[in-house]
Amino acid sequence: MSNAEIATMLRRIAFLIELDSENSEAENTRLNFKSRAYIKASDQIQNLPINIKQLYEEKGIDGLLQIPSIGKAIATKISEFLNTGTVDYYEKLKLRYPIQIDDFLDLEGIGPKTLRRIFSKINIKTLDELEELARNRELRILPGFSANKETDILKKIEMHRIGKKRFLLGDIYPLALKIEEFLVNNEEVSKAAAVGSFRRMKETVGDLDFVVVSNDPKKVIEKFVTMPNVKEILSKGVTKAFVKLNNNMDADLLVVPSESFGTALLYFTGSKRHGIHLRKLAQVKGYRLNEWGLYENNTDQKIAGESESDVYDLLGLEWIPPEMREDNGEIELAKKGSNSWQHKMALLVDYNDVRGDLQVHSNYTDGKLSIEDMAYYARMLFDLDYIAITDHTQSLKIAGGLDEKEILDQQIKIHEINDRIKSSQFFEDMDTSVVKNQFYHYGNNYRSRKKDDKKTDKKFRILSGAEVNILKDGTLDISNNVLDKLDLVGAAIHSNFSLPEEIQTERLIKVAQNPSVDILFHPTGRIINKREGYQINISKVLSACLDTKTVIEIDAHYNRLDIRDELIRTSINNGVNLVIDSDAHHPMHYAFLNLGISQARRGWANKKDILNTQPIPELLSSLK
Ligand code: DGT
Ligand code: CA
Ligand code: CA
Ligand code: ZN
Repeated sequence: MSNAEIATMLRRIAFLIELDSENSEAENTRLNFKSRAYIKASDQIQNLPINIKQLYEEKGIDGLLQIPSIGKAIATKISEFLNTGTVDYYEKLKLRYPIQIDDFLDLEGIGPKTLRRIFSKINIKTLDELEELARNRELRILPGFSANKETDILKKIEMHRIGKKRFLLGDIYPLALKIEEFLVNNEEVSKAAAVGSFRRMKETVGDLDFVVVSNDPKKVIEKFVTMPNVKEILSKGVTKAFVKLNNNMDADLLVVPSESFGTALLYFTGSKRHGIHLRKLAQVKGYRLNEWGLYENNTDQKIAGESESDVYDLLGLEWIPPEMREDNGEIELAKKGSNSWQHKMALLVDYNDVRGDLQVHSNYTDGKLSIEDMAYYARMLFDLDYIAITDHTQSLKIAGGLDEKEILDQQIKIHEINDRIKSSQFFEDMDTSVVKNQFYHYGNNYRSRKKDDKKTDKKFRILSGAEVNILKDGTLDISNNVLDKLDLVGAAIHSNFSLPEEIQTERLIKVAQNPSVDILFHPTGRIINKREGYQINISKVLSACLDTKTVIEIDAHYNRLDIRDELIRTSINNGVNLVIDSDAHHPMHYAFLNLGISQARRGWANKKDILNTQPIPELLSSLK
């Protein structure tokens, strides 16, 4: 049983609890609280890099209880599910609502409360039926509904369906690496790579593509299609196979001889448009390019194929990082001898460049661990030089936001810890056992601790900060004289997402103009596949940022990756500085930093554009 299956079961339960909570106000609140606990647990498990089933087999319920957000009641349900394949509590709830539950799960913006009002009036079971109802204009006549609401529901259904077709990079990252590893470890295989949009680190991935080198394609293909992750074989040829995986994602495999590895990589990494453009360049030079090699037209001789960079070289180009291969001008830029390449793309921000994380949450609010722990893991497992603790503020009730006194108290605590780091063996005294085994590294080059790091451990610093909640009118919920005492301040919108564009734009400009705000956190508010960003005039916001020295964040949490790649390019072209933050609520989330770096590379950011590639003194002097 996979983590995904367990996560889905918990979400089904959460959904039914909410659907069923039509009782008194007090009872309602209690049930909401309960269903939120299931959702939190589900999210946690979805993001967990270790296999729950294995954890349970090794350590039983105690093992489950070590996972953040999982308490006794939920742990018991998970163990029941693992043991029997079903959960009694769920089966009972389900009896009362004979609907296709999975159709309605994760239906962003159409929650159980809306659905309950529909179900109580009309007998529908599926999402298709709901859509038909809305299309036939039969929804608007129900009490509490309107034509506008009906249109909105149709739009949300559409978005939901698009989202179902593409997977979030962060969700499938561990799986792709696991399959790549499985292929590499085959005797018959000498090289293997996960390619396609995955290698380009696109924020969403349609299907997975793998290229391997082998002299025995038949055997490799047989092993590929019988992997435990495979649900169904869609097709199987001499050098190719196509399967459906357990998570309903498709996966392609191409087996090539060693002499074609480079061109196969190039072809299947894509993007399609990048590949087509390269082939045109080849034609102009009198060559022919396909997945098997680069050939001279006249002689039909193969002149490259084993290595990707040889192909680029013969086409008169520098090797282009996969994250840039979208035919957005990178090929023009990569022309050999081009000045702009040397001055721009050769300086692309790299995976080891980021030194610190400027959005980190602790258990003062909705983070899972103490400030000490967050610092400890940032240093020991991710080799960071600093973090900023940016807990939520008072008006964000759901996260237990801090008031002014609590923020200042927290700052005193941070100073204390910094003093301990400076003067003692802080990093050696800590206990690493809690989460150490749960780490899974996201990214092309994960951050491993260098040998001589011990020497610089005492230089590690925790900055004091806050993720200040932006109120409806663009003011903040913490006064400037408190904010000004902190090392840095990020501001973020957590409510009033659907104000008209002009008002939303004004709201953000007002924040940028606030002298205490250093960074706009997750500036557009989008949740990939679930929620579009707020309606804003981004160029106005960017120009306000430039005027006021406000920095824009690339929030690296993989369901946000906010701002997106094109916007990163626009920001940089407008001279606005950026930072990359993980938005960690658990030390495991530092691993997302690499996904943010990928996003920055997809947006052509140079190291100098990303302020947290700098040491602390330079960083702080670059802020307002
Ligand atoms: P995805 O799966 O939708 O996230 O995006 P990709 O880029 O992984 O696309 P996919 O899986 O359809 O194909 C993998 C790569 O194979 C693609 O990036 C480029 C190459 N490719 C596929 N179809 C074509 C084609 O018709 N022409 C060319 N030149 N390349 C293709
Ligand atoms: Ca693909
Ligand atoms: Ca494919
Ligand atoms: Zn939070």
